[in-house]
Amino acid sequence: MNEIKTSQMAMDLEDRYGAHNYHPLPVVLAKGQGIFMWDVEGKKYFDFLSAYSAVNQGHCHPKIIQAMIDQANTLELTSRAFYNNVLGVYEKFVTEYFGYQRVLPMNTGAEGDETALKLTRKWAYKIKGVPENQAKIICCENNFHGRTISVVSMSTDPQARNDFGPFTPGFVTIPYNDLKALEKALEDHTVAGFLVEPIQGEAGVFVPDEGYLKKAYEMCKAKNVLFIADEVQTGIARTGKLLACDWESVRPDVLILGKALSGGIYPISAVLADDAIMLVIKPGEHGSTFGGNPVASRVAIAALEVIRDEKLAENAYKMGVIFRGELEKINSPMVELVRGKGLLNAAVIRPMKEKTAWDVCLKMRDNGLLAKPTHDHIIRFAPPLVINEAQVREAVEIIRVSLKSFE
Ligand code: IF1
Repeated sequence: MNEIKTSQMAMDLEDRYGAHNYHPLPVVLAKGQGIFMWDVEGKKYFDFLSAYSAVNQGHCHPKIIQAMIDQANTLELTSRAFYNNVLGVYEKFVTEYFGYQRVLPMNTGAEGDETALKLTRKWAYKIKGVPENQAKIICCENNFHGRTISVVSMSTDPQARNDFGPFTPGFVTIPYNDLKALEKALEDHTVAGFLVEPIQGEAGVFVPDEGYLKKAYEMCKAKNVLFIADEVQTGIARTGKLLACDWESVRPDVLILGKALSGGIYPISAVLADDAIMLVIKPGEHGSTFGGNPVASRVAIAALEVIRDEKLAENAYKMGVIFRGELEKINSPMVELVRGKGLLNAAVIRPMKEKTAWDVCLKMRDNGLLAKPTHDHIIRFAPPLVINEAQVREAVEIIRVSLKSFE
């Protein structure tokens, strides 16, 4: 099947036959193992994107791959028209793992967010007593929750929204990290939920002030409003705790997970909540052909076991401290600021001699490290969580040499 002999061939094919909805860094990857990837020509790279934090467990983790192969060889899909002998085992495992009473399995992050929105609205009508069709959900400026129509209806990014209207009503947008704005928005009795990323990823790894999540949670509780955390990117050990909300001991009413729930080898997302919320959705009211299929169920169990067995949250925390410390030491005039938590980090880049974050990423690619700019002037650094200290130092050296080449 594989007729690709050069990177150029692969890029030409995508350019000719694919929709032009992405602008990738010019590198064509053919293999991955742990924290490394190799291109078509065999050049090796540090992966400092981890497929946007989906590959927290490292590429092709043998335990997760084995779980997938075993289950694919046994029973792949039944649909939810019938029971299967894996889903219940996964549901018990994942709810105990995260400390919730119930889970609703979906596939992509955007679907997880959509599910949380539907759940919250239904809860508002059935439990809170909001009048029909009036429920509102508060969201934040510069959010990123995916690409579906309702999800981009919450977006404040013109690129994500423009020409995709008309939009889904029922959202109230407030600035992120702004408790006063939240307090004001919560005065409306038709508000059902507050949807928030514990750290805003797409916005450029924007870490809110300490105490923001805790206080926001308490304010929601006082108004009988559901606190909904989108941990699709921040969850599953990325920030140095199992969940980013754990940093402030906040237990969201509704928790959305995706990406690393599969270790990156399969699209798996989930919404977790307790009985009083989850059971408002009745048979036939929500679902998905692939959600909770046997392969996904087995893969997610394996992916979560790896996180726990290999102590990846602890490692992410330790390696993150070293990484940010070393990055700051580079002392490049191009690095305006380094920020992040655990191994979800970003450097804000000040353009020099017309060289931007994109040029820095091209240079790092040449030197053997892959990262991607966001918003023109920010570079996200998020390696798989299995990285060790020597590898962190080697990677920082590549970043240093790349930055210095522009001075
Ligand atoms: C792309 C960003 C990351 C997410 C949060 C839901 C979703 C995402 C917090 C939807 C997805 C992605 C998707 C990816 C780029 C990416 C991204 F740069 F856009 F912001 F990770 F940083 N909630 N994030 O971050 O999940 O439906 O994609 O499974 O190419 O769009 P999905």
